[in-house]
Amino acid sequence: MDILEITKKIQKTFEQYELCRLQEAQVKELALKLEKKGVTIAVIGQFKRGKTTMVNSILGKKLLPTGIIPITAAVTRIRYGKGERGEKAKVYYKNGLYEDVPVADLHKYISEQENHENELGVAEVEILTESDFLKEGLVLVDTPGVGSVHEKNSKSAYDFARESDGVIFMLSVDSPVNQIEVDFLKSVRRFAGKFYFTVNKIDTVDEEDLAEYMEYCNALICEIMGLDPGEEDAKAIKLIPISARKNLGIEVLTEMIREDLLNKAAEIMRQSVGLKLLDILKNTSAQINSYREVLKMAPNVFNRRFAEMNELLLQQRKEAEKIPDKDSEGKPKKYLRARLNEDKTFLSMKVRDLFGIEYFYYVDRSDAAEFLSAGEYREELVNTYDELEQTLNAIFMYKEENAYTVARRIEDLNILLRDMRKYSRQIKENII
Ligand SMILES: Nc1nc2c(ncn2[C@@H]2O[C@H](COP(=O)(O)OP(=O)(O)OP(=O)(O)O)[C@@H](O)[C@H]2O)c(=O)[nH]1
Ligand SMILES: [Mg+2]
Repeated sequence: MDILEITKKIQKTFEQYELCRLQEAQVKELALKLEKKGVTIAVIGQFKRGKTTMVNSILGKKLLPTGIIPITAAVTRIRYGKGERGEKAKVYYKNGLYEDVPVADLHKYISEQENHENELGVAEVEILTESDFLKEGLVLVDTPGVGSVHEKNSKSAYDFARESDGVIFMLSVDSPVNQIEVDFLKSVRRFAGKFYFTVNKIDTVDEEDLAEYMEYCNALICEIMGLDPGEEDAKAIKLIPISARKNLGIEVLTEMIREDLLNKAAEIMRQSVGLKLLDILKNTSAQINSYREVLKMAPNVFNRRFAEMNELLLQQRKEAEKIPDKDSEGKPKKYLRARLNEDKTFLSMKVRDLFGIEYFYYVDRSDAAEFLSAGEYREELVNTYDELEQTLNAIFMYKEENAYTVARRIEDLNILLRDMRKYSRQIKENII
């Protein structure tokens, strides 16, 4: 069975369990990724190593803002394509809305100076540009510096490394590899499909110093990645000296990536999706186990938590009733769609706090220019509450007195756990 078949099977299994909605969504995304064959490469590294300068250099144009103080505050995804007037950009907000913006205005959303502490709530930015490097479907991602204050503002570099098929990890000659970088690499090495290490700013040192520095990096990376420097595997470490500013070594890097991509795209994808699936399966087992614990909760504790949840939903319903149909200027209320998404996120958090399980909502991605009327907002919200109440009753078998139903439920979970183990085995056979 190939990895796509396994992925689809896992997805089918998850569809049968309310408890696995988050995992179902994650697996669905992986299936889509396999079908579209779009390989993602994230540029990651500590702040000021020159990540964004390198992205611009790879693209051959100064598309993204760079600078001497921490700059990149939002993740930027760059893919091949074009708008009516060349490049095209879209800003995605954390509340699920998005809007088209002129490329010339990107700095307002990406740079820390203008979008301080990400006050605009940007989740990520997408740019379409015509670059040869991206032509085969490669997606290049620029991320905020690891360990920088901005990391917490958007999806972290850690999440990105896990999500990507490849990582260009950036070091530079002006300061030695530090503990933050070592810890980071150790925590992601198992998940990211392929690593390329670039050592930037070589224009600032002479040849002799550079040779020494490269040797030091090589030994250190071998150690971090758990490889013996003499081994065959260690020779596969791709360590490339570059100067993003002076455009040195960039072609070596892009050629290397393109060669891997063209020759081994399917292999990279299989490996990387396989590892991500294993991670999801592991999380699912953890979720099932914590759910079992919750089922063992004393009845009075359980009653209290249910009462708290019901009280909350009642309050929320009342709040929803108060939303006026028009704002003070007599126009339909703006951004209710965003509010709906925020309400759903809040509910997920509440369920996690009270019942210790992940209750996942799809956050609607929608154009910021399209409004939701107050009536529609109320209707959707009430549906959301009804559904949550029913689901919670069902998955926790609240007030379920039929012993047979309870026994069946427990048996279902055992089957699910067994399936998880079976799928793990099949994946491991596929990626080793
Ligand atoms: N000398 C030299 N300076 C460089 C080179 N690449 C980048 N820089 C400088 O390093 C500084 C940081 O560059 P950025 O590209 O903004 O770095 P970054 O890693 O994206 O930084 P954050 O987004 O804040 O994490 C800028 O002043 C760049 O001009 C290089 O190859 N040589
Ligand atoms: Mg940057």
